[in-house]
Amino acid sequence: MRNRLIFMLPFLMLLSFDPVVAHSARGDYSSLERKLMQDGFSSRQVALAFQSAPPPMFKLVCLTMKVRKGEANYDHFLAPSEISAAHQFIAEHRSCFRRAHTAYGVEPEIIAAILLIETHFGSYTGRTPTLGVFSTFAVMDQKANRDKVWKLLSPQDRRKWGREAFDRKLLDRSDWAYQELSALLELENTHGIRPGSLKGSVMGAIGWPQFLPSSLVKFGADGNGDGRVDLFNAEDAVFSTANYLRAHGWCEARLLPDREAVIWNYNHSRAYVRAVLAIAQELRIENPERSQ
Ligand SMILES: [Ca+2]
Repeated sequence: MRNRLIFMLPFLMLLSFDPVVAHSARGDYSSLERKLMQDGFSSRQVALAFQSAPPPMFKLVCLTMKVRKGEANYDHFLAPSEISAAHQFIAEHRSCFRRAHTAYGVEPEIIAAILLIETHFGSYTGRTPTLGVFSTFAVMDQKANRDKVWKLLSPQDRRKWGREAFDRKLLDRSDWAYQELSALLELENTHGIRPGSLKGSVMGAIGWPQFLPSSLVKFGADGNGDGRVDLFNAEDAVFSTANYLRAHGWCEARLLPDREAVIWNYNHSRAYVRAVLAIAQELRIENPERSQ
């Protein structure tokens, strides 16, 4: 089958001068690819990116649309073994944390708390193709695609959503995903990161600090001085997180509600915000150098 496709390729190319139409025989993303080109990305870049894109992941969208009970719980990150892992991480990267503190004014404990909760210092950064995630959500602007997800939802979840709210949510996600997909292609141009090479969470978050591509564009920072930003590198992760927190007002936030507001930007969950601040406080208490 593979040989036959290779044999047929020159004929398909002769039939069309449009590289997008030529390679995207499935047509799953053809309207999305055209939109990206209309927004200024070159046909070559778009065609190359989508060559490696997996087909739309309808089951993944369905998974993210399941109605959850209750709020996420992060209390287990306050266990002594977790706090000890965070201490160890800070100790192992002491000079990096010092440099980050000097450059951004952000303390090690708050950065370590975020990196602990997000990925346990890079232990689990996710295996879902990032390009596939944003392409899939982006094509939810098409009713036929939303229909496929709707059919995959359990009857109970369908009842909880209602079709109208379900459509509205996926249309919002489509807009969001298109912006992130654009940022992903921008990263290729500015940072040399190939979109098809990234894997991350089911919602497209990347690396140790689980940044979305738009955050990586704005706040990605080179902590180890090798001239590139790699969120799978500990020092770059520390610097990028520090840069993000400073840009969202961490250094000016002295009172608890202000600090909560800064962390809220990172993840819109009250339980998450409480856990990050509690872990940072715990780390500070156990470090006499930093508790004053
Ligand atoms: Ca670097």
